[in-house]
Amino acid sequence: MAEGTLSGKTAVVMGVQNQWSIAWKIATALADVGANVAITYIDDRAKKNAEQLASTVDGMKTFVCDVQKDDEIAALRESLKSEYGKIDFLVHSIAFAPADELKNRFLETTREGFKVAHEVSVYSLIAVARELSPIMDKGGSIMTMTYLGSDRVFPKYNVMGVAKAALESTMRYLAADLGEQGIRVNAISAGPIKTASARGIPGFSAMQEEAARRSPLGDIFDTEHVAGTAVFLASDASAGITGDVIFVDGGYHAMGL
Ligand code: 0WD
Repeated sequence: MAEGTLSGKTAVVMGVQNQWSIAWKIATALADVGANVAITYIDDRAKKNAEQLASTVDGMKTFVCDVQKDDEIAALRESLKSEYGKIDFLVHSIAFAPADELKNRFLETTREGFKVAHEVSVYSLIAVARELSPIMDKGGSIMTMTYLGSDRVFPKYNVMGVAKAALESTMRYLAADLGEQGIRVNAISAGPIKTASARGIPGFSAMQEEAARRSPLGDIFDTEHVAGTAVFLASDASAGITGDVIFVDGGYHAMGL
């Protein structure tokens, strides 16, 4: 997209853990085309890193928001309202499952692990959409990050796959509710990209190699392509798209053998 495409627009990007986070690449890509960008981080431990990253981009602000805390989501809305008045784009790039849930057989999924994975990775999208959509205008765009493990079995992706299926369904229900406000809601289904979260999935490197071997476009699994799609979903070029999952995986999802 051309420089200045998103001038005068404000984006909130949730889920920046470090410089490898998909959220960070999306935040900088939105800023590169003129958007005013705020990023959120989970807690005090992540604060320094987020502030240091934000300091490298003109005007970028940081806010704390642990999505398991309703008061922090409400406080985020108030802070955004007083800082910007309104926002245009919301990027939800957050997921979590306890490590054991990704090590054991899926059959061993615990009640608590299931609950936490769904609360952080799925319910959070409903909560932030409900709290932040009142400060979004017509033409607003919400996007979340998903993975093909929602639809097909990938070894050790386990409860996170089930959570991604719920996330994609959630995205469609939110698109139905928010359409009347002129707000679009979509998901980007990325191929396997090495980030802090990805490293927590046993056998991730093998998964990435296999995906590269089978994808029509080969090994193009990087944050840059995902960020480009996020910019498209924020721009008017995607004004007719809502309730959709857009694959940015080099075509891997289309392949049988
Ligand atoms: O291959 C990949 N990396 C793919 C990632 C392929 C397809 C999809 N995705 C998805 C992930 O499932 C996630 O939804 O993209 C999203 C971003 O993931 P990422 O960039 O790969 O990972 P990371 O940089 O770790 O960001 C996820 C962050 C957390 O990081 P840690 O490392 O602490 O788990 O989600 C945030 C946190 O910053 N997060 C929270 N934020 C607010 N409140 C919470 C919470 N309770 N829990 C986790």
